[in-house]
Amino acid sequence: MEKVKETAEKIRTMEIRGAGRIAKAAAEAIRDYAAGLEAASMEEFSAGIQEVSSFLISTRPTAVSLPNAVKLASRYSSGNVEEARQEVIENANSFIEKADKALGRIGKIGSRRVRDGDVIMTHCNSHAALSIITAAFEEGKDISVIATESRPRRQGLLTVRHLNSFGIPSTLIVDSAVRYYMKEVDKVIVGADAIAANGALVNKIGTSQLALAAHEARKSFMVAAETFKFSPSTIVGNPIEIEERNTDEIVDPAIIADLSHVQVKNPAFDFTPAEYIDMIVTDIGIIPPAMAYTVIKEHLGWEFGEI
Ligand code: RI2
Repeated sequence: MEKVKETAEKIRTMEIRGAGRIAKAAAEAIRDYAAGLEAASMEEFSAGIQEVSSFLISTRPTAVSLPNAVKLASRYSSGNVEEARQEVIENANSFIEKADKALGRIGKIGSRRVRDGDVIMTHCNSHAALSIITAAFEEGKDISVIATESRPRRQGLLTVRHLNSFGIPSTLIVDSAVRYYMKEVDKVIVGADAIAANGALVNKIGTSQLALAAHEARKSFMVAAETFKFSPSTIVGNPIEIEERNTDEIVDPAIIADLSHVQVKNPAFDFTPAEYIDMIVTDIGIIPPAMAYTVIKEHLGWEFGEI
């Protein structure tokens, strides 16, 4: 359990971050926990897996990749402890392998939509979006990137560092400069923390204003998302919860300590309606947002009874 707690803390503090990485870390934690779980009976085994699953899921509420990964990794059907243990280990490993392959597939598929000479705007730090951008560059396309700073955690710095390591030219801008630079942009590519059954995107705060600016300027808005970022529970009406993070990420509490009429808010994500999204690049191909329901039902393999 100590190792699980360690992973959970790293996810909570964002030492491990990015919806895909969070999912893989959770699957690894469950696998290692299952491998070492001392259980005299199936009841004990089930209770242990259940406890660890709930604990991991509670670390960050918005990225649906987390509960999806936990659910896919912790599945077993056997009534025998040793067999169930093996099933969990295999399911977790298979999830991790598929997640890695998905990133490669998204890069390959999405890069076909990137043209030589494109200026791409991106937001925050998405491994899926970066997979498309780096794949296009490695195919020899002459591209450049405008990356938003992404306050308050400034993941834009991670993005420009990553791009720089490939030799891809990039420009770092503050979030409020998005509309100012939109005229220079050919397409916007962002990642996803979750996609609802109606095709709405949940991603880093500020994504929806990027989508609005792209829509106004008639620029293409692409989302890069593995199929495990689609939210099954939205089919049965559960809304996606937006994580509110500690306000000291925005301002030092001492600075506002005596400002009795001031409050600070720090939502980490926002919703972008399907109508502002031109395409979602997934590991099973490029889809319109209207196909989100089908992805959940047919490809994620979710049954209503499980939700
Ligand atoms: P990948 C991140 O959230 C960003 O919002 C990013 O767009 C999204 O996860 C998807 O990232 P955070 O963990 O899975 O920084 O594509 O809050 O890496």
